Amino acid sequence: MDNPETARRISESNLADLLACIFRRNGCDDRTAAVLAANCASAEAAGSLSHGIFRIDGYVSTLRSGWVDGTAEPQIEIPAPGYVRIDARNGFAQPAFLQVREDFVTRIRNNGIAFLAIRDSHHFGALWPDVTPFAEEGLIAISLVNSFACSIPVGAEKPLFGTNPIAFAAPIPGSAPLVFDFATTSMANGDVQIAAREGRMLPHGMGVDSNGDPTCDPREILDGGSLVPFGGHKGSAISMMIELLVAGLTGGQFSFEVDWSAHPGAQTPRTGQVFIGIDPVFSGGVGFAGKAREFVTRLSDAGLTAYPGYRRWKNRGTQDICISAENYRRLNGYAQGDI
Ligand code: NDP
Ligand code: PYC
Repeated sequence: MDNPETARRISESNLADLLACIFRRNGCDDRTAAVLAANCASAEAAGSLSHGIFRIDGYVSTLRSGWVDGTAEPQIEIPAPGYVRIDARNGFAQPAFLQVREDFVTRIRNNGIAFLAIRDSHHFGALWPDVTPFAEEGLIAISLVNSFACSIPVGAEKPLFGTNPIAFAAPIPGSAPLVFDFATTSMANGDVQIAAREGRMLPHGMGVDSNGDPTCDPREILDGGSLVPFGGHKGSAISMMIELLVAGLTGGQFSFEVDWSAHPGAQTPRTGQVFIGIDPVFSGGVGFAGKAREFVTRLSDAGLTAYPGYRRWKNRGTQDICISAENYRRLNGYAQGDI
């Protein structure tokens, strides 16, 4: 049992309510506060600590620095039936996305496929909360985000790519959606920060120091060093694709263009996000639903006990979240305006 002096148990929805207070108190409108709080609480609940409550200090210092607009009104354009463009006007990506989500789903169903390009937006959270609802509605979705230059392309000498996550969600009839979501670097920058804070060394191969020499010290990676793409040239090419699609197709910024130097405390990258949505009812042959079902059966026959997304789906809404007394005090301090 947890020591009541050192830990608190809280439901995901109560945590989301507490976090929403923090976002509102720091300049976000209700819609923005609610979606950022839900994202952060769901990451904490899923054990994805790099994008859970650990991020609240960064959100708050960014909002207070004036680098991001927590009340931005996105501008929506529809240049073609299957193509939606949003200028998030220096706001967060998630509330901008929610403004067009319903219309975007209609376009996916009408056209079989649709593309959504968001520019001038900030994404500081996990991506799976953005894509999973598509799969729950029977659609396939891919989402990509770039961030800030902290990863050296394979063969290059200085950081150019962000940690550039990719998320994918597909419906599996009768079972959990298949959802994966991860950074295309050796590890997420948030996990490097957590390791530095806890004084832990990293495994070999995660990054380099300011001289470009391999290091396992997270502080050296953060202090002038860099992460590297996962999987050598393969991950590097995927990260490269993400930069090109997210900055190129949205008209937004590459990770290497992010310059927050005039806003001390800013941490949320001002970049972009894209979504590709596909309606599998248009698939040919015997149809996607049967093929997807057969696929997960074969994965299970091969010994896989849980495909990506399954664990989170099975545990959804069932577990309280354990928060240290210190974190609980800090969150309440932010929510009440004491810090
Ligand atoms: P991880 O390396 O933790 O990988 C997470 C993904 O891999 C999940 O889909 C998870 O599925 C799956 N997975 C993990 N372990 C296994 C396993 N043993 N077998 C099968 N599947 C497994 O992710 P990262 O640390 O790279 O990223 C964490 C989060 O950080 C992501 O949500 C990402 O979006 C976010 N991020 C956001 C950025 C941004 O700019 N906004 C930048 C970088 C990262 P399951 O959930 O089912 O366990
Ligand atoms: O953890 O790499 C990361 C990250 C970058 C931006 C938001 N999260």
